[in-house]
Amino acid sequence: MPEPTRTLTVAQAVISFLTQQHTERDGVEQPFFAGCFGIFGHGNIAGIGQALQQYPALRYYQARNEQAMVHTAAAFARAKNRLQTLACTSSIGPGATNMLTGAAAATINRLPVLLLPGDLFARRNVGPVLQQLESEHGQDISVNDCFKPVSRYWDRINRADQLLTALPAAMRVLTDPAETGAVTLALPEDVQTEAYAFPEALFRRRVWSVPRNRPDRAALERAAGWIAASQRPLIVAGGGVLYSEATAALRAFVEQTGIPVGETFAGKGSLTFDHPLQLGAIGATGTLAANRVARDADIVIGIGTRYSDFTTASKTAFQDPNVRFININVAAFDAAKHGALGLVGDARATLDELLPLLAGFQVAPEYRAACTRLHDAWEAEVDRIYAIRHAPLPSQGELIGAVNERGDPDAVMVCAAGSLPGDLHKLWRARHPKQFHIEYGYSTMGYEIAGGLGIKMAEPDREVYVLVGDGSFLMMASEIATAIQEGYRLTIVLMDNSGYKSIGSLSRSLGQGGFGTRYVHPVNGVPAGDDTADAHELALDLPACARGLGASVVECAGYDDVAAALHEARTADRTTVIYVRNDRLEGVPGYESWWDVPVAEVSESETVQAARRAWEAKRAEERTFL
Ligand SMILES: Cc1ncc(C[n+]2csc(CCOP(=O)(O)OP(=O)(O)O)c2C)c(N)n1
Ligand SMILES: [Mg+2]
Repeated sequence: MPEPTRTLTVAQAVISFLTQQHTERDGVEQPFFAGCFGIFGHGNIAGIGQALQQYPALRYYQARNEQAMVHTAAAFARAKNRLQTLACTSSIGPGATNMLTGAAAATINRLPVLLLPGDLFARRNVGPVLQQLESEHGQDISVNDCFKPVSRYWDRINRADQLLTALPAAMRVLTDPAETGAVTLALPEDVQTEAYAFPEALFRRRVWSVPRNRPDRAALERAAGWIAASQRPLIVAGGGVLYSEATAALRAFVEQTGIPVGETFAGKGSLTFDHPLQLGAIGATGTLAANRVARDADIVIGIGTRYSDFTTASKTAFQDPNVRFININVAAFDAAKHGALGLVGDARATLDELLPLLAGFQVAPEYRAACTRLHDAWEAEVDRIYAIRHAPLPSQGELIGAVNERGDPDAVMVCAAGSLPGDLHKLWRARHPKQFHIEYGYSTMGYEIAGGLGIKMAEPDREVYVLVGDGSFLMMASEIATAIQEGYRLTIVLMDNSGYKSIGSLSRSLGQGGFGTRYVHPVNGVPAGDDTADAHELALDLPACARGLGASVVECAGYDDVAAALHEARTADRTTVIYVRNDRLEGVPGYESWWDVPVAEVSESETVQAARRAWEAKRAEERTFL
């Protein structure tokens, strides 16, 4: 008996296949693809575009910018704990390469997104086609090859029957928590439209189980022995805690053992802010509480963390000479970092199995009490910063307080780049596990509004607060139009400090005086720094830009206005932009931490020379954990 077949174009086969894919974890099933974002051009309109029109089951969403749509998909996947995502279709050439930044951000943050860029004609005879990159030494090279290093799986579909192996391989990677990231299937423009008799089985309903892998038993027992013998253990909670939905398991673990918790950017919210063993943010943008405890910790239990330089304060955070690491991670790659005893497994399953092995173990009461005192002192520091009423322009810290204290406590806050992420990492009080959504793996300017849209699509009943600087806003405000088109209501707090506050202050710390970080006209043909006399600010009107994109705009002067505007935005009929200017020099301090940004080894500037000497002293504190 011949296998039953269905004759479809390649594009129709791709879209039909996507509508049938589901994930399952803990017995709960859901469709994996909640829709497909795209921008059409000649490279996808007649292929994928036609297929999306034919199969409305995969809802099409029109984006304004291809980078943005990948951020939207990644943010959606993050909000869904990687159990669902969105596909993204682009034309060939610039439409495709616009997705590169989004692909890198998704892969670095370990978030599943499926990218379907159009590609050159496979039959080649009419080339070079519009937007084709030609190569003298081969005809199988296109701009889509740039996706290889930023994709966890990459393929080019030159023949219809290649889908039979490519599509399942793509799904395996997307749904595997250890392997996931961007998956790119480059689809030549002509091949997309070609028909083929595909086996019916390709289009059957398929459920991909997302396992809760358990670590090796011997490693688990050894880890329990290490913890039981430790004096000053510390947990570093990363994004894996949230993706695994391990927050209750973590809380039980903390309460039974008394081990305190520091949180990475992706892991913030693992434990609610008010828990007495919550030390808050750890690392370069960490709290005094977490950084003090990290400095002296003898065992560090990393859960679902990739140990970025922000988490480790560029390898200076852990100074105990005998510190050892136990890493719980689905990915062996991350579990092995810092010469750790790796527990390769799902965070929740691993904590559940480790805890009984620690029956009877508790940290010393003095250690627990010291951690709680540090927690309390940190809360008082947040209160102090929230209460600042800086004049004439407010400080960013107090405005964060306005959103945190006066906004909806069930909301999700999203941010990505600038000075806001560090301030938020320190100051934000997370009241539920999904409240703090900061993209700080790639820290992509432009993620904020696009990502906010993805979160709102994932959780339409929650308020979504997008916190965005003027720089990120100027880079990509475009998706306000998409949010308006699709009826998703965002609340965007636009913090205008007329330039790059973050890089300006970094520049000052490197002895470079803020050079090239403000929105001012050049003086005598030279870009201005902090102390350039007669520097004139650009006459930008960001509220008008926001209005022009269709948002309703509230211009605020400070804390009280922002609090009132947040309240009103909740019942607004569309996206609101709350615009507030703030002081570009009034910053939140660092707390016994560091970030390695190398300084010029030779320079004519005395301030740069001084910064270099300070850098050399701190550099000496960096450790290798072998
Ligand atoms: C796409 C991209 N380009 C450059 C950078 C480097 N960078 C980090 S923060 C920043 C300035 C951000 O300005 P703004 O959004 O106004 O925030 P502020 O620093 O003023 O808080 C820049 C240029 C980046 N993170 N992403
Ligand atoms: Mg700014």
